[in-house]
Amino acid sequence: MDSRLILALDETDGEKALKVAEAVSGIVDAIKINWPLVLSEGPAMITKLSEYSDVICDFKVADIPNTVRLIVENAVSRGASGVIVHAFTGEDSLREAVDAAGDADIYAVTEMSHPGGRMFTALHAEEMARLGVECGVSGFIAPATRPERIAAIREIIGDLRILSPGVGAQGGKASDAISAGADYAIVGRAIYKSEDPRASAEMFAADIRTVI
Ligand code: OMP
Repeated sequence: MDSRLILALDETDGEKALKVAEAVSGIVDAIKINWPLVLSEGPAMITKLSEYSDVICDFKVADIPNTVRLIVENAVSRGASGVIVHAFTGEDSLREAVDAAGDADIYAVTEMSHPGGRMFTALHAEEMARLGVECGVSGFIAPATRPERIAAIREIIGDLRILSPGVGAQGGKASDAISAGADYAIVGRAIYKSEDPRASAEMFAADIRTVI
């Protein structure tokens, strides 16, 4: 499967979350989970969801190297195929994340997709992308709300992956993000909150297909 679509499953009701995961399996390439679902349903959700799909743990880890290692190892041991970390913590923390992940992927956040992302992250996005390349991350998070920024990150990182959130509820368009250089569009509310999550996921996958 290669829809280049990732579901951000921030649904906090575990039963509903599993229903959505089942509904979109075969359409999305991975499911990304964040604190809302893990805090309400527990980390066993990582393992449960990994039966449907690759699971990326979006814990936006931002800590000292030792704590980063403990979090990344725990997520990977539960079945995560990737973990999202912040890059602003610096070289030592980022290297520790990559090392702790083993064969799993580390994705570093560059510029965040919401308006506040312009305040601090945007000013250092290119630097963080360069650092991520040096530290051996698998890829980066870059904003679908500002496709030109995806293109700027792509210039720096070569063939490494870009995962792009901000599609749908935040106003970005999946095909614009992919055209700008993203490998995957991340979509949350516009899929899991819709009446028919499968149909919505199919719609985003179709939009992506128009540009690949
Ligand atoms: P929706 O806005 O509902 O599509 O969800 C977007 C998902 O991507 C959420 O899980 C956010 O936490 C996440 N996200 C962003 O929206 N912006 C970012 O800059 C980074 C992330 C992320 O790391 O995934």
